[in-house]
Amino acid sequence: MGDRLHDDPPLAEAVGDPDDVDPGDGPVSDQQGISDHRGAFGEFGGEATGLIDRTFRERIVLAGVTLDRGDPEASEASMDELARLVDTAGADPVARVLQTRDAPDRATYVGQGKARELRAVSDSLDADTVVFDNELTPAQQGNLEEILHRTALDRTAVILDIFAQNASSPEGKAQVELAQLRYRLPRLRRSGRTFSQQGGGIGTRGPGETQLEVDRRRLMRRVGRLESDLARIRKNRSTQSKARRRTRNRSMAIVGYTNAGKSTLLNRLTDAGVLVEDRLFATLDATTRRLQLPGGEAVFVSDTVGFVRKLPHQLVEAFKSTLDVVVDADLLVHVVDASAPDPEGCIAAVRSVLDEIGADRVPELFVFNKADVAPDAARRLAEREPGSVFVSAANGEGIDDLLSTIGRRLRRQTIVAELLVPYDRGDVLAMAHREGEVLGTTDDEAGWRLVVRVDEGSAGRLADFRVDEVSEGELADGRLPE
Ligand SMILES: Nc1nc2c(ncn2[C@@H]2O[C@H](COP(=O)(O)OP(=O)(O)OP(=O)(O)O)[C@@H](O)[C@H]2O)c(=O)[nH]1
Ligand SMILES: [Mg+2]
Repeated sequence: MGDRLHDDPPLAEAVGDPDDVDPGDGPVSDQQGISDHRGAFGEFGGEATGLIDRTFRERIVLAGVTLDRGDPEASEASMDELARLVDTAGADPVARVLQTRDAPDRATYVGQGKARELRAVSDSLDADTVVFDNELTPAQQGNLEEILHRTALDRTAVILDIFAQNASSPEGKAQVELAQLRYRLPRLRRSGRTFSQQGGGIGTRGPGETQLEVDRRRLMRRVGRLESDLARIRKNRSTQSKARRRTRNRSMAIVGYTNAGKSTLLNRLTDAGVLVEDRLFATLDATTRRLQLPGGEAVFVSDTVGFVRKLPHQLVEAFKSTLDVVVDADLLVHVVDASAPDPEGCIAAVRSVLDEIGADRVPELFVFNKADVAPDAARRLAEREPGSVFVSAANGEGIDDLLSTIGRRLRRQTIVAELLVPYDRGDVLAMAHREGEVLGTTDDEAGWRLVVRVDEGSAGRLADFRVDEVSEGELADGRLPE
């Protein structure tokens, strides 16, 4: 995000830390080794260029740090996932190196000794790149490249790379490019090769401006352009969703960890025909379809981009417009892969993104998926989470139960209220018409008597005028309110 542009110490300052001096490793300014490899971010030309070279399968060394009080098992699981991400991005993980530390090293994240070990491992395996599981600051990245003599990337870069590969709609592409630019901007270097091929054009550089400043200005302009494009798309979308709300159909969003089976579920519920693949972040665009519930009511269902542990902020920020369908939903269908090694960890990761986008207050229905391959885990998870269901989106098991649960949950959120509105409160009458569905009106001595169908929020706002107690959902369920 924007503020990342400033929070990083300049390269020279970080390298200058007294404990960074390493006489045994040769001069840190030696650029020779780096130029053998494809180099760091500063060397890239095009805005949408991937960070991992896909003209061949790069060989990648994975590096991770378990911080003090961290859980080594969680670090291993996170490294497994990083290996999967690297593979999805089109490269081969060839080794992994884990380290335990009290705190990250300010200049190089891993310790200096570890960094040298990583170089030795990479040399012996002829690795092209080292990928760190933790987020590196631009300075750390630069310093590591000097020690490693090869490209240093972090998990964020790999995820951005996969997103860039998978984006297909113009909006998705713009969102990914924006995230990549926000990631690259603070990493622009004063490298001789930076954009040099395209330099020299008339009018590209103002008097006294360095190439770096020209590059930065150009990228900033592009960022501004993308931001305004996306804002326009967002505005259009919100007009559409308002129109949709006027039709009084409810909406729900399918959310969940990447590869949990969200798209498979949407396809199972509707005939959406959304791309399903056994790869991470297969679908980035929100696809919305209309679903007829068994009770006859219709609901709009949207498939959404998958989440992952340590999802880059730049991406969350850039995908805000796509994620509006989540924030605006009446119900989140949170799909969890019951066959995953750590479903609870996946749930926590999804929740933290939901918090970040402001969707933490939308009602959530857990769906434990892949019950065909992990029946015991699915059942156990569902038992622990009251009100949840387990299904197999692949073979249809449990889908009827899911549909009736969705219907019940949505009805419970819809309240049929009886109001008595004094004749001098035309504003309240207007509000009832605007926010709800007026099922009947009679004129009474004291005012208008209305029966309206409203959601919980509106019911709260109209509470002063309510003359009834019981909601339709409660009646339909035959149960008392919880
Ligand atoms: N065995 C089994 N596999 C499933 C089930 N549901 C989905 N899958 C498989 O899981 C993989 C991921 O499914 P998707 O529907 O693409 O998952 P997604 O959550 O949309 O993933 P992304 O879009 O990549 O975030 C595919 O290989 C599916 O065939 C299920 O119920 N059982
Ligand atoms: Mg999908």
